[in-house]
Amino acid sequence: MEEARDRAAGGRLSRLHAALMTPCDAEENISHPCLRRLVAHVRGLGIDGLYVGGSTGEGLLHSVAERIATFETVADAAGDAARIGHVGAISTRDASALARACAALGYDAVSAIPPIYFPHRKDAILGYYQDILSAAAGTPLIVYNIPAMSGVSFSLDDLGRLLELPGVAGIKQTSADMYQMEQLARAFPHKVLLNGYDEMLLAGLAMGAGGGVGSTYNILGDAYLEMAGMLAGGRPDAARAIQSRCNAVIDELVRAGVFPGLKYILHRMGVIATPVCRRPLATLAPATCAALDRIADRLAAAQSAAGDGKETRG
Ligand code: MN9
Repeated sequence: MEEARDRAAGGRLSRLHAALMTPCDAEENISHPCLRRLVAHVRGLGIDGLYVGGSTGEGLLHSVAERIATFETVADAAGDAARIGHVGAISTRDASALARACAALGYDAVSAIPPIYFPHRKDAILGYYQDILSAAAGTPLIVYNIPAMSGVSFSLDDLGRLLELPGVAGIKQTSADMYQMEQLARAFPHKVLLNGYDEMLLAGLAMGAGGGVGSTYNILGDAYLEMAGMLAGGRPDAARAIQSRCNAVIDELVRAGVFPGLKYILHRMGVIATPVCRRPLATLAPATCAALDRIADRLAAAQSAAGDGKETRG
């Protein structure tokens, strides 16, 4: 029965989800009008999955009330896109409150990093996920495995124990360990396996991920969709050419700082009103990075040409 439930959840969750940014105004308050515009932009790229309030969404820098308000706006703006709400927090109480909010809003799934800062024993971490599951009241959970940022590294056995908890639908695997990706795909074929590093999406899909969650899908979602289509259609070389084009953009983002860089590009493209990130994340002042300006201008031109094409054809 659990397996049938996994399969049903997998249908909507095994896809490419944008790790949605959370736009701010000049005072670092969340801008809900810009958030709506960003959702429309990402949907316009063809992306039909949204991962809300994760690392990219700066969720851990927001209060619980702000995180719930963000879930509400996205629930309202997302149309028929699949929605995953990131509820991970340093305290189980906050994570549970966020999970209850997502469940009440009809999110397709909740997702959570392990509890950070305090070095917990593995059974305490398991307990944290169990508590989130009870708060989520039937909404499936995607474990967010991101050892480089959480400081928690899970062995294959640890991940297996988490995947066996009733209600855990899968894993967002943000790790360069492609061996572990394949091991997970092989041991848990009915679970949702989402690739976390965009620069390795092609490798992740080739090693068994059924989809991905990515920050750079906010600007390159159409390219990643095309890439996944090429791989599925038996054209790995064409897929790799697209991954390489995306990685040239990611190289510049990494140089500038990925989240500030993405907001900078979206601001220059006219999608969001400011490039502001919540401190201590950095903000890049407009027109201070020639490489990102060129990327933004190229994307804006290509996407407006694609939009015009659609209008002419439609
Ligand atoms: O959610 C993102 N993970 C982190 C996924 O930011 C930690 C990725 O999309 C990366 O931002 C991206 C660039 O390294 O792969």
